[in-house]
Amino acid sequence: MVRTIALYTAPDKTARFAVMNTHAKLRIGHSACPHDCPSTCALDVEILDGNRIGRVHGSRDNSYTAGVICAKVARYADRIHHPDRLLKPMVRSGAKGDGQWREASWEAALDLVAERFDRAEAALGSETVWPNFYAGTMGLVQRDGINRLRHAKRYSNIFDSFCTNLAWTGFTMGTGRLLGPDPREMAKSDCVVIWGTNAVATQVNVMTHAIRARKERGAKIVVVDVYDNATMKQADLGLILKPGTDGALACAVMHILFRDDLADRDYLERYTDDPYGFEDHLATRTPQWASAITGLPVAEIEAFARLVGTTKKTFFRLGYGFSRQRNGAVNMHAASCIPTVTGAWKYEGGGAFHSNSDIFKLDKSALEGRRYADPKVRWLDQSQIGRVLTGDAEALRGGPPVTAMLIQNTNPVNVAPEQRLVKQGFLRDDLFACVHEQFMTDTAKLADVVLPATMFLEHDDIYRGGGHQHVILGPKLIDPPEGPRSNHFVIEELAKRLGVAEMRGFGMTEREHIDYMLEKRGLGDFDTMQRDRWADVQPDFETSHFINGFAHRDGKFRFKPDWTGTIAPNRPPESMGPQGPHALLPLYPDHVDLIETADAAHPFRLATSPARSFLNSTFTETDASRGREVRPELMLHPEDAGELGIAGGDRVEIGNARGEIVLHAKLFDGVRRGVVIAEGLWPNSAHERGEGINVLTGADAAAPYGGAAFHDNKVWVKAGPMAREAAAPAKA
Ligand SMILES: Nc1nc2c(c(=O)[nH]1)N[C@H]1C(S)=C(S)[C@@H](COP(=O)(O)OP(=O)(O)OC[C@H]3O[C@@H](n4cnc5c(=O)[nH]c(N)nc54)[C@H](O)[C@@H]3O)O[C@H]1N2
Ligand SMILES: Nc1nc2c(c(=O)[nH]1)N[C@H]1C(S)=C(S)[C@@H](COP(=O)(O)OP(=O)(O)OC[C@H]3O[C@@H](n4cnc5c(=O)[nH]c(N)nc54)[C@H](O)[C@@H]3O)O[C@H]1N2
Ligand code: SF4
Ligand SMILES: [Mo]
Repeated sequence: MVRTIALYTAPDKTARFAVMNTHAKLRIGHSACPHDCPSTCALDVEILDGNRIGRVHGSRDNSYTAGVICAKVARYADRIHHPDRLLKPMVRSGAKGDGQWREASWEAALDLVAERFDRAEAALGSETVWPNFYAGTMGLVQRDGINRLRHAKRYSNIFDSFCTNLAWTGFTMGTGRLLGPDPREMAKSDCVVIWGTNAVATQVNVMTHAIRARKERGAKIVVVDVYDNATMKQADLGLILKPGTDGALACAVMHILFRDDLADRDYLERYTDDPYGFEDHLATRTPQWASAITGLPVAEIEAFARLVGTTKKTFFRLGYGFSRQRNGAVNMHAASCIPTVTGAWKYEGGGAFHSNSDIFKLDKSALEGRRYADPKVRWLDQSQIGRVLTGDAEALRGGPPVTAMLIQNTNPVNVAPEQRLVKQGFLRDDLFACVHEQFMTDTAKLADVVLPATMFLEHDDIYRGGGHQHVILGPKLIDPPEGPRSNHFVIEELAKRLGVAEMRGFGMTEREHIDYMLEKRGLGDFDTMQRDRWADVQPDFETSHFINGFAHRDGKFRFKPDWTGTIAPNRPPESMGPQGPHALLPLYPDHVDLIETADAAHPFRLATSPARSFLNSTFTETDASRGREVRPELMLHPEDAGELGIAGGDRVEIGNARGEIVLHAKLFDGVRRGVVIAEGLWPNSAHERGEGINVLTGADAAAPYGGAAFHDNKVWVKAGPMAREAAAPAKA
């Protein structure tokens, strides 16, 4: 059989296709990328035999993936067949973290975990056990099944504040729902504004559709970011502002739109809560005012406003990055107000899109054992894991210390803020931690028991694409090596040992869970999905563009959000109380000074933006990704470096009240003076002293509903000790 398949996909360019002679042995299996990326690509995987894969390709038949995937997943064979994969359950045999292990059978390891959980519960009550998970896999069954065990056992809850909270809250405040124009419509836009997302690196398919608009319609691409990243290099207009100042930019743009009669007054009258009050409010938010806050020249603000004001079909693709600031929810809401002022929502190819998370509606109640969820059980904030594990009474919400954990799909010792506290917590002798992992991560290294996990091609699961509209099946395509077991297996086996396996929701296979969710949603079942590969659940034009009104009771878009309202999609439960400084949130979009403003002792602002070849802490184990990223670096403006006596390649020390770490300087003029960027996440062990970038980030809950402000840090920078003796990074 001869077929054309995408051979290699250059993330920012088009896929290169080749005619491949697929001889009898090369089978193509269909799957979905499981990683925590809004693109959730539909994949065509070369299956070499029962347990080996070749190249991974983006599906050309999927209208969002459109044949393009990132380079790191294209070479997934490097990860799944990696010699360092965990293959055996292991029990700690030395002191915590000193790397001494003995192998154990699955039976013995699971017995030990169950026994320690029961012992902890007997001593301090069920809430002393904290099952901890996040989005290492986005498969619903393997990711969320841990909640079934949690609820059945009344173990402590986890409030997932790492990533989406600030962004989702900010977006939903205006529209009332977390959905938006079909992201494929970007290809039909006359202007695509890529705001606070480094899409070339973090969700490459945004570029596919944006670049199609440019090629086919001459559309302009605008990028708003804090540095001249890979995405900005593709832009017609790049706006480099200071971190945490997007609210000021958005307000000045809207000031100009009203000033120059580029606002759609009919639309405002019909669709918004308070157009006159808002216009009055904006009167003082001039481009000059915003220029002083953002660092952007007035002319650039004017040019941007004119472009979006005169281009009705402008698509605002709002990312997560700019919401990772202590005023991030306000800034997200402010940006989403711009297409409301221009009326762009009305047009195909116009409006604002952040996430489609509200459209999928797959019923996870059985999977997660929600019927057992006891509202009296406490919630612990994922971002505050350092405080939780070091006994901070407020973080523990008045409950017992955490003395037992099961960790799946997350690497908090590397990814969580306040890393020094996190490490200190994991080193506690009275904490029992079981980490279920694919590799010996920074977190696994500090565990008492490490269990080896399967990878996505080795188990069944189902995925939803937050950045698009497909539900995609990821069936088991190959056998795992001897040893690793799925998350589902571990949860079911622990349930048996902990006496809850008879409760409803347990005892089902992965397929049965998938069947149940699909059938309830009217999307067929596992078998039909295997045939069709995915389902497109994009709502119709009227719904996606809020043509019949926004999703608030009065149908109006809110310029005046109710920051204490109940509509936030990821709002923490009442029992957690208020999160962050509510009272400081403004009535209308504005610049709010909630951020860590630079001061004399901390003259720089640090953003910890994602690296292109890593995905959070994942892919740091593959040589190709590590080779591309080279070493942990600090990008700083040459003039700032000059003043500090730092040359390119020098070791620099960077710190704040939370700690200090060493990086290597990379001089870079695509950033405002006083702003520094550290792309990551590198494993802690790749840094000198074994301390990673999250030593510098804070875990204070950002307003209004919590969330970690990973890109909002005030820091000092100085030439490192022995600056020119460039020491090699420690081996992983
Ligand atoms: N290669 C790669 N891909 C990834 C990830 C990764 O680590 N690496 N992570 C995955 C995950 S979990 C997620 S949630 C998504 C996130 O993907 P994105 O939505 O792209 O969000 P971030 O990656 O946090 O940041 C995006 C950009 O925001 C910029 N930024 C920081 N502060 C500000 C600000 O105040 N204003 C503005 N305008 N820009 C700012 C950063 O410099 C960065 O370039 O990506 C996913 N995809
Ligand atoms: N400084 C800084 N810190 C950040 C960020 C930042 O931009 N800057 N980004 C933040 C964001 S947006 C996020 S979402 C978090 C992400 O934080 P995490 O969710 O912790 O990060 P990942 O690296 O995506 O996944 C963690 C682990 O899941 C494992 N895993 C994958 N699949 C499976 C599976 O099927 N079973 C099991 N048992 N394990 C599996 C992987 O091997 C990996 O080690 O990090 C946050 N931390
Ligand atoms: S990491 Fe993102 S861009 Fe890469 S294959 Fe997965 S979903 Fe697609
Ligand atoms: Mo994330």
